[in-house]
Amino acid sequence: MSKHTAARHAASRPRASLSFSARSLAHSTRVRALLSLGIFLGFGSLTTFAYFSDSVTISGTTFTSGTLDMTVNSEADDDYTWAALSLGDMVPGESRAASVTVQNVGTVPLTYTATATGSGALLPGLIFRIYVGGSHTNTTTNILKTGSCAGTQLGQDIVLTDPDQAVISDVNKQRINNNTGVGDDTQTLCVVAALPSTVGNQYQTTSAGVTLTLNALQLGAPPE
Ligand SMILES: [Ca+2]
Repeated sequence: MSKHTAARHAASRPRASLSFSARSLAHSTRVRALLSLGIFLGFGSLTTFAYFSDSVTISGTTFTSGTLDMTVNSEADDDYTWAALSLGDMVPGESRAASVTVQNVGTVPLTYTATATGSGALLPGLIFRIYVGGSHTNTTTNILKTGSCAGTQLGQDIVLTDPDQAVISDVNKQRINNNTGVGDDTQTLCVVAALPSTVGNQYQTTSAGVTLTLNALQLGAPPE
């Protein structure tokens, strides 16, 4: 049958032709579906593997920095006024003593040194002695005032001649631990200021002022 004849024959029976086409389409779809399934199963059987596995997450780690903080007599602003060491109308042979509590209120151990700066015409006549580990005593005998410290003297007797003069040098630096409950987070620092009996008349009616500075560093730090 020629194409021309077939086309005319199909045009005269349109419903049969449609029905055939539907069946053909359905068949074709099933074939494609089956072929597709076969292809899927074929690849799956070649590439799909499964193994049991597990993983563990390690978390909860945090870091915080320590606090290095020292106080004198619990003064929070690091500016303590030490009137207790003052003495008026000194005469040769008199002295005055006072002590403070140095405390490590931080969270890490520290060491501290100290410098002092003085001024005034009386300054060259004064001698200072610094002690740790003991408190002070002031007495008056025959009008003469005498101050003394218990504990251990650090270094030698001091005459202040230079600004920021080392009075607790690195050699004598003091360690104070942070509060771990064993009671070693405080230290008593005691100072004696004396006008020796050997000083001359040039120190009459003079005065001196002294500022003591404690310098704390973390344990093991090199000297500043
Ligand atoms: Ca402080």
